[in-house]
Amino acid sequence: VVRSVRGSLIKTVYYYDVLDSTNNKARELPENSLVIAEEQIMGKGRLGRKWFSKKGGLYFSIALKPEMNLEDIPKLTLTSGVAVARALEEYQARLKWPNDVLINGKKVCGILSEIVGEIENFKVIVGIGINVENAVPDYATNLKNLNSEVNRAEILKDVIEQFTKYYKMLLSREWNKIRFEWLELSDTIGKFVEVKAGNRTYRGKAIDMDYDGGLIVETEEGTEKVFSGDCFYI
Ligand code: BTX
Repeated sequence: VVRSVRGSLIKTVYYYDVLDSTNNKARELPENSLVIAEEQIMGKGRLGRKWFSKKGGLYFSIALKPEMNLEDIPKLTLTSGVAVARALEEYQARLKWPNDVLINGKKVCGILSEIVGEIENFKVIVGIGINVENAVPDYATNLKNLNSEVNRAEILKDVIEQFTKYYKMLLSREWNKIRFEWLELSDTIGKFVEVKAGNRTYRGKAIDMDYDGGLIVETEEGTEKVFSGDCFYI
C-alpha cells in the first residue's frame, strides 16, 4: 500500500513493480482501490487474449462497487473509454467500439471490465492499459511517438480525474450525456465494419450506438444491433 488519497474516488493505491495482471490483484482488494504495476507478466485482454505489458506503459485497475444493474456494466466500459479519450484529448484520441482507444487509427489503450462476486453483491474491476513509452506492435501506437515529453504520472492523474468525473455522471443517471460524448469521440460511426459476436458475423455500416450501448449496423438484411463482439473495419 503506497498511500491513501482523501476525498477522492480512489481510497488506496497499491503499487507493484511486477504483477501477473492488475485486474487479478484488484479482485482481492476492497472497493475504490487502485492497483498499478510497472509491468505485467500475464496482462489480459478480452476473451483470453493477451495484453502486452512491457515496462514504460501504464497498467492499472480500479475495483468498484457501482450501484448499477449487472446488465448496465457495458456502459461502464464505454464510459471508461470516454474518460480515457478525454484525458488524451491533446492527442486527438478516438473511440473504437466497444473498448479501444485509438490515436491516428492505432490502438493506444485497451479496457477490460470484469464482474466478480455474487450477482446480488458484485464488484467490477475496470482494467486500463495505456501505451506510453513501452514498445508496441506495428498495429499499435504509444504516446511517446507523439510527444517526447510524455509523463506517465501526469497521464495517470488526468485519467483518474476524468474517470472520477464520468463515473459520477454514470451513477447520477447521466448515461445519455456520456453516450453523446462517446458518439462525438467515435471513430467507428460511419465506417463499414465487420462485427463478430459469438458465431454470428454482421457486415455493414455502423450508424449509431444505441441507448443500451449496442452498436447499430446497417446490413444488407436490415438494421441489426450488436451488444458485444469484435469489431473490424472493412
Ligand atoms: P482486447 O481483447 O480488445 O485486445 C487485445 C488485443 O490487442 C491483443 O490480442 C493484441 O492484438 C492487441 N494488443 C495486445 N497488447 C497491446 C498493446 N499493448 N497495445 C495495443 N494493442 C495490443 C483489450 O483487450 C483490453 C486490455 C486491457 C489491459 C489492461 S492493463 C491493466 C489491466 N490488467 C490486465 O490484465 N488487463 C487490463
